[in-house]
Formats: sequence, structure tokens, C-alpha cells
Amino acid sequence: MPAQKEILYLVFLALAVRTVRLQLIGSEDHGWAFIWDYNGRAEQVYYDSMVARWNYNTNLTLENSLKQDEANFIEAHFDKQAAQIASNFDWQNFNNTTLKRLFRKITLLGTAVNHIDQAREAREYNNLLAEMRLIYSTGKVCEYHNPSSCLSLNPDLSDCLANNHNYDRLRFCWEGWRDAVGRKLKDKYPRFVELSNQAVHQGVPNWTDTGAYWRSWYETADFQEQLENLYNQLKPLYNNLHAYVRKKLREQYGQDKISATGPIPAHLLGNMWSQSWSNIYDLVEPYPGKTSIDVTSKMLSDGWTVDRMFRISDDFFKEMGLIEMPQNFWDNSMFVKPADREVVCHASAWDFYNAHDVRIKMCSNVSMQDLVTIHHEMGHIEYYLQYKHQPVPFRRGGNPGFHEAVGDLLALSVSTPTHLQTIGLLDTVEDDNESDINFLMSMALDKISFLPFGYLMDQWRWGVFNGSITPATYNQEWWKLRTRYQGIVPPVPRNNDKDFDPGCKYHVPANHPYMRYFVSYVLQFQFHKALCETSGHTGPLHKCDISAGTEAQKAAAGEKLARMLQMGSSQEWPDAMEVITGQRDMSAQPIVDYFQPLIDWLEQQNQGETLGWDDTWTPPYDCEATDGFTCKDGSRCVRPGDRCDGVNDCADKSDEQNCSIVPTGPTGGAAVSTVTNFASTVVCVLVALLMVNLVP
Ligand code: D0W
Ligand code: ZN
Repeated sequence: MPAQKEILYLVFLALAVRTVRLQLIGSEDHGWAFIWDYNGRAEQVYYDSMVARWNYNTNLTLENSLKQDEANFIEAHFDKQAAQIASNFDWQNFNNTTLKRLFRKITLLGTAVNHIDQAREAREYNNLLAEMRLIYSTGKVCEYHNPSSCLSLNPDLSDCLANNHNYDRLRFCWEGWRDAVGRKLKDKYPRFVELSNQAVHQGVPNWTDTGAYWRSWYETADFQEQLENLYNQLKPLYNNLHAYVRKKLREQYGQDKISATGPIPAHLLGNMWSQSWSNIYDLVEPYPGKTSIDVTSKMLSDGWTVDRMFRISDDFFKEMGLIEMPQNFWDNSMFVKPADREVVCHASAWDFYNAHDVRIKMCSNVSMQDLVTIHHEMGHIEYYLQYKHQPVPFRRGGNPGFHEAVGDLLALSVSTPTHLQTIGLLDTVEDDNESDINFLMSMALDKISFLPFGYLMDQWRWGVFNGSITPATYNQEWWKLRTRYQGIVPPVPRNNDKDFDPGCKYHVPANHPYMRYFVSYVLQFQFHKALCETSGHTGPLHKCDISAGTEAQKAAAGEKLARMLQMGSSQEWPDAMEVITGQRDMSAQPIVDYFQPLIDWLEQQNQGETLGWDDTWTPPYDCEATDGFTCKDGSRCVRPGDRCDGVNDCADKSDEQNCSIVPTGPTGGAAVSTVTNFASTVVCVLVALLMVNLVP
């Protein structure tokens, strides 16, 4: 650990200076010297830690897990020591605002502080996180009547939710995932929350809990109010889309399964979390026979490859005069799911902090949706490449929402029918109102449907972190938010003593903040609108492709974007926003403008429908049809996941009898228990090794 030794030397130096002067170091020149010295070391330490993380995420073995843990530990040490040295400077009184900002970022530790002062808690925190991620990433659902045939989330369960219209099969996939993953996470999350809060509070006592720490990244005093205002402006769009989709689903699945005035059963929207509804486009297409945006089938019949999708995305960045993906990117990335090992399939983009090693890890399939996701991930990479000259603490987005908005913003242009035609994905583009509505519907199924979900995820987590939502109410409160904001209900009753449905969304067990995505969905339309103007677009916003203008117009738009990306987080986000939009506030108006023709159309279609939903409605629940078990005394129906799980759900205990001869439930398969065993082994060995080797 050479970097660590040298930074120790720096600590002594700084302390010596302090002892001699008996005061804080006031020299800004010394401040800069520290920053550049810090920067070189940080690059090295972060590089090593990213490599270890990458190796684990692309090959989930015990050995790689241990190496990753060691690298995390070294990184935490480094962060803590750097913060200590920096606090010997009188940085709060520095005149240079950039220098002051650098020091502030280096001294504000998040959860890292815990890793030094509380060695045992730090290990427990890391182990819990590793265990939760592993349970999620390796979770499998086995067929009720064929326990050796098991489905993984990607691609099996995602495909199940996306591609079939069989109410009961969809329910099996939806319920199975929650039985297999949520229930195994339920007991781990409360302790994780407690440890996370402790760490944050020790780092900066001003931050009362982890949610406050996460919100601090936005440097916006009334952040929560601003979000609430944005959401309220967007709610009418969502409610109109919801009412129209509900009407169409009633036609498909029957009036008995879906109420005209109730929430929608959550498993019918084409997505495991009901967060993007693009996959049910075929059920809700406004004008069948007009230009259809079903590009996936075209990709498949034309023999598109995953590699081609990445090249097309890279081409778009180049076309806009942005930085193309370096050779390193093509050599080191993982584009498809490997057949020979377990990996974290959830897509991600990686900055290795050394100016040229950047990578994407993704289990891509050939589809329009994955083409958009590739642009999303490449947007992160573009940011890394544009701000690589900045000192490490500024290699961030203007705020986290900015980082999420870049790729999506470009995909808004790529997704237009005229652009799809230029890359060979649409044969004919009709220019009429009905085709426009089809297109806007396909966009709304992705963008509008996401808004309430993007908003509620961290409403729930902030509540958990600040203690207003307790472990006993985790699942109830989750469903309260899901019903209130998204207007959906679980297709089968939840068992709040056992279920932990929030844990079935990657970002909860992986502990990735989520409000950035809501912010991004607002920002990307603001940026899109502004860049459309720069690129000379006239006419309705949804028809804009920022690459469609003259070379000079394209270049002007690309340059504006690049100039904002190059700033990283060196200035507060309104300064960055101003570069592109000329204004300093978040605004929902551009999304409203973009979708206005569809909103008008939906209002027409929804005449006679009731907008919104009655929170108390629940779908019919037929024990037999939903693979439940009726207690011997006939008293109640026991969910498949509750059968033979060691807990009596029937008063007569019949759900825990005859277990060996009953076909294994959806969780029951060998796969899940293997995973859990593996997870506990990882944790035991981790604890043992770390105690022996690393405790100072
Ligand atoms: C990173 N994060 C992963 C993955 C998966 C983006 C995601 C949300 C959403 C649709 C080393 C590291 C960070 C990047 C960084 C995360 C995805 C698919 C798309 C919400 C949905 C959409 C846009 C967003 C979801 C990401 N790097 N998306 O962690 O530098 O911070 O790779 O989770 O179009 O629910 O799927 O944001 O890229
Ligand atoms: Zn992202």
C-alpha cells in the first residue's frame, strides 16, 4: 500500500506545520500544493479500488469479494486521512472559491468515516451490503412444478413480464421474484440502515441521517419542496396516461380483474416494477396500422448485434462533435452476459479515474430498450471523458441528476422516427397526426410512466433513514406510496411479516440513491429543448433531432453540451444548467410542452373515465388460480411462498405439513438456497479474514 504510507507522511508534515504555528495553515499556495498532491494519490487509490470492484462485479467469486473488500478498506483509509490533513488548513477562509470548494468536498466524508473509527461496524456494514447485493444478483425463481427449472431476473423474468399477456403467468413471475429475493433481504436491511446512519452522523453531525447526506449533494436548500412542485405539475400527465392504459388493460384482461376506478394490478404493465410501460405498447397503440414504433422486431429481423448497438451509440456522440469511446473502452467492457460465471447484470458505467480507462458492464440483448440503455450508460462515460482534466473531487455531475440526464437526452433525438429511419430502423415514416400520437405514446410509456416511481423510491428510503418508516412498516409504507403515486396494487395479498418488496428493486439492496433519476427525467427535457433551439429546430419539440441540422448547428449544440460536461461539479449546478438552458431553475414545462399533443389526445380519449383511483380497491384473489394452498380447515389461502417455509400461516398448521411430498414452491428451488449458503459463506469468511488480518 505505497499510497497509504506516503499519505501518512503527509499527515505528519501537516501536523508538524500545525504544531510549529499552533494554528491552521492559511496559505492558499500550500492549499493548491496539497490538492495536486492529493489528486495524484487519489487517482491511484481509486483506480485500484475500481479495478477490484470491477473484477468482483464481472465475476462473483469469494476470492474477488475479498479483494474488493480490501480495496474498499484502503480507499476508506485514504479518504479519511485526506480529510484529516485537509482540516489542518484554514480553508473556510480561503479567497479562491474553487480551492475552497475542493477542500469542502475532501473534508465532507460520507459513510467513509465509519470505516476507520468503528472497524467492527465498518465490516458489518460492508458485509451486509455485499450479502444483499449478492442475494439480489443471484436470485432465481424456480417453476412450481419443476423446481430444477429456474429463472433469473435477466433475461428470463424481465422477458416474462415484457412479452406475455397471460395474467397468471405474469403473476407467477412477479410474485416469484418477490418471494425469492425480498424475503431473504427483509432481516438484513434494518441493521444496514442503522449502520449507515451511524456512519453519516459521525462524519458530519449536521447530517441527521443518510437521506440528509444524500440530499446534500444537490446543494439546494428547498430541494424537497422543489421536487414536490415539479411532481404536482406532472401529475395530470400521469393520471391521463394511467386512465387510458387502465381502460385498455380492462379490454385485454377483463372487467373482473381490473376496476374502472381502481389502481392497476402491478404485474400487467410490462415491467417487474411497473416503472416503464414500453413493453405493453402493443396493447395500447393509439392507431394500429400507422407508423409503429416497434423497432425491436426490425432489429431482430435485420440481424442487429449487440456490438452494432454500441457502435451506433458511439457514432451519435461522434456526430455531435463529442468525444468518442477510446480503444480501452472497447477492449475492457463487458457487453453481454457471460455464460460461464455469475455477474451483476444490472447495467453500469465505470470511471477508473485515470483519464482513459472507462468501461460499461451490461447484459445487453438486441432490443430498442437496450439501445436506449446503451446511450444512457455511454452518457455517463462521455461525462467521465469530458471532465477528466478536473481534479478528482470535481469529477462528478453538476448534481447527480445531471449525470443521469446526458445519455437519455441524446436518446431523445435518436428515438425520433426520422432519426430511426436514418439508422435503418424504420422503413417508412409517415408525417401525420396519427403517427405522431403513436410515437408520443411510445415515449410516454417510458418517460411519463416513470415519474411517480422515480419520485417515490427515495420518498420511501428517506423515510426509512429518518426513522419515520420503521422495519415493522417497511412493506405497508412501500405499498402506500406505490398506490398513492403510481396507482398500482399488488396482484396477490402481501404478507407484511415476511415480504420486503422494496428490496426487490436493485437500488435498495445495492444502496444506490434514486432521486437522481426523477431529477434527470425533468432535466433531460429542459436540456433537449434548449439544444433543439441551438441546433435550429423549429416546430413541435417531440419532432426534434439535435443532429438533424447543418454541420454548424450540430456543432453548436454539441459544444454547449460539452462545455457543461467539462465543468463537472466544479461549480454549483445552476451555473452548469445556465450553460445549456440560459436559466438556473429546474422546470417541468419542457416535458409538458413535449407531450402536449398527446395530453390533448388523452383528454379526449378519457372522456367518461375517472382520472385517479380508489386506493382501497384490490384485485380478486382466487386461491387455486394463484397457486395458493387452502388450509385444511378451509380458514384461509396461503401464498406459495408461505407454504413449507417454517412459519405456521394456517391455524391448524397444515401449511407446514407434508412438506417433503409437496412440489417445491417458487422460492423453494435448490438455486435459492445455494445462493443463500454462498452468501453466508462469503460473509463468514470475510469476517474471519478481516478480523485476523486487517484490524490494526
Ligand atoms: C452506474 N449506475 C447504474 C443503471 C440501468 C441505468 C439504472 C434506473 C432509469 C430508465 C460504477 C457505477 C453508475 C454511473 C455513475 C445505473 C441503470 C438501466 C439504465 C432508472 C430507468 C432509464 C434511465 C434510468 C432503473 C445507471 N456507476 N436505471 O455505479 O457514474 O454514477 O452505472 O439503474 O432510461 O431503475 O433502471 O444509472 O447507469
Ligand atoms: Zn445512469
